[in-house]
Amino acid sequence: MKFPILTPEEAAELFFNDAKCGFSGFTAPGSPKVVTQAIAAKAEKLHAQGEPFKINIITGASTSDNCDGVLARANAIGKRTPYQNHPDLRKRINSHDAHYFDLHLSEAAQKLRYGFFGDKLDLAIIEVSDIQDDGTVVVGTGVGNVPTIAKMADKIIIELNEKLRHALYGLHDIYLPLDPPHRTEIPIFKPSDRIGSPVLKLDPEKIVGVVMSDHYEGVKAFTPLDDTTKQIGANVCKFLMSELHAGRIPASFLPLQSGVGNVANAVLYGLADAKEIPPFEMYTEVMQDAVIDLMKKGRCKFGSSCSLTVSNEVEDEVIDNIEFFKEHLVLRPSEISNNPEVIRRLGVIAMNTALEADIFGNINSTHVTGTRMMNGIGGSGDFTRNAYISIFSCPSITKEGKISNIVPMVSHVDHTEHSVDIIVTDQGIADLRGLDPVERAHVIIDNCAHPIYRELLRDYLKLSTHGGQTPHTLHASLAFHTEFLASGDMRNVDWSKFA
Ligand code: 0RQ
Repeated sequence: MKFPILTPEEAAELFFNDAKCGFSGFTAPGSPKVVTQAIAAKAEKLHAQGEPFKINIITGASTSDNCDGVLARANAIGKRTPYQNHPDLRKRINSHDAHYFDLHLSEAAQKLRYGFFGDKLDLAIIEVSDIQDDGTVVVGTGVGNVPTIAKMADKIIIELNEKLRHALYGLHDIYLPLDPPHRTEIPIFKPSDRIGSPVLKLDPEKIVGVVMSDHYEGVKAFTPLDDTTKQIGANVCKFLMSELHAGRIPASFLPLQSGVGNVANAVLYGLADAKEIPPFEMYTEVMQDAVIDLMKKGRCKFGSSCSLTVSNEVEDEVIDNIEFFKEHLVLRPSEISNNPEVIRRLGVIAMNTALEADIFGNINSTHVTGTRMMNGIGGSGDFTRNAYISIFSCPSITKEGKISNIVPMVSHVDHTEHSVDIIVTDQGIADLRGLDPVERAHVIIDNCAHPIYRELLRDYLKLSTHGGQTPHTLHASLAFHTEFLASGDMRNVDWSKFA
């Protein structure tokens, strides 16, 4: 290989305080994991000497413990976008040690190219599974924003993952759209269409060196399905089957998108048993363990994604049977996997998770009690706003009933009532299509709220009947949240204080 082999420490030396950096990957797969550990060690050393050292990072989505985790613990992150989900970084963000701006994932690459975050990146770390002397690479199992990050970076450090070596050629479809006013249509007409290249050509002049790595890092195992998550999954499937029977979903079915987390995983497992739903395709951004299972069972015919967000065991299985999976899935950059134009054209059915929903259909997916960042909006907005049908699910209650996930008014809005068609909890399904705000409130309370909260929510509506199309009592609208912060249990709310 013509590029110099560097140790992680030598590569870390290139990073300087306030450097603007782009990292490959989308969730743990494809993210750097070796150089970042050395950068964290360098940060700790400099901090001990009283020297400032933080870097600014743009990625595809969340990363792994060896990236966001280790850097957050070293307090080495200045600014971060567009998505994260690491508990240590979450703490840094909520204590203002790290700045974070939360972005729709489809927009991160183009905003970077448009110069909205500065005119260039100083450094990029790109994990690849193969590299040629002319700079042609096969990227890893999470594509993210690699094409744009490579284009915008002055210097590129390659992490060559020996464990993936030679296996992945043919899995990716790398495509970089032109920017306005020259952009044309993105010619994807079905999830399996390939419009780009299986490889990415990097400028060899920018490649300063290659650092070897030899392991992949899957996502942590999901919480085992419990009665609540199983019931949510069953309810989503029940809804999809009723739409199919009613002819509102074509008999051949439509591509599905599924979000992240335990609830999304449970919904996917529900689809394995929903035999009335014909084998389907996915146009999505993350492929969790459940989808790989669905592919093996023939339930999922094809998946277009940005990342293989699977556990190590499942990644092993995919690599061992890579020829089968190359016929059944394609990995794309996030601005294509999450592209609004394509999502709208294909008629994608979007299934995402809420932290809380309000009785009028607004969704909070990101902020606990309105202030504390959980993860970020991720791709949920890209899909929700453009979906054929947009479904949100969550449990009806959390923390043994101290929290109702159905509230009078969400404490932070990620998805407005205008973009949300269906809400599903363990209690049931609220179909909001064609309903006005008061009709929506009744159906959400009756079908989705937990019985221990239904009367409290109905009483809120009664309290609020005096005004407006959307009946709120503004000074009481966040009382569920203020009560939880005060007494630790939303059930203690007392509407007589607000009458
Ligand atoms: O806390 O971990 O202490 O038990 O939040 O909740 O029920 O396990 O749900 O893992 O499915 O995550 C919205 C965060 C749900 C996720 C969110 C507490 C609850 C638990 C997690 P514990 P669950 P999930 C594309 C799609 C936004 C991004 C997105 C997410 C923890 O799905 O980040 O959709 N979505 N991307 O106890 C206080 C409430 C709560 C609450 C739950 N109302 N108040 N705490 N919790 N509800 C993918 C990508 O973009 C990559």
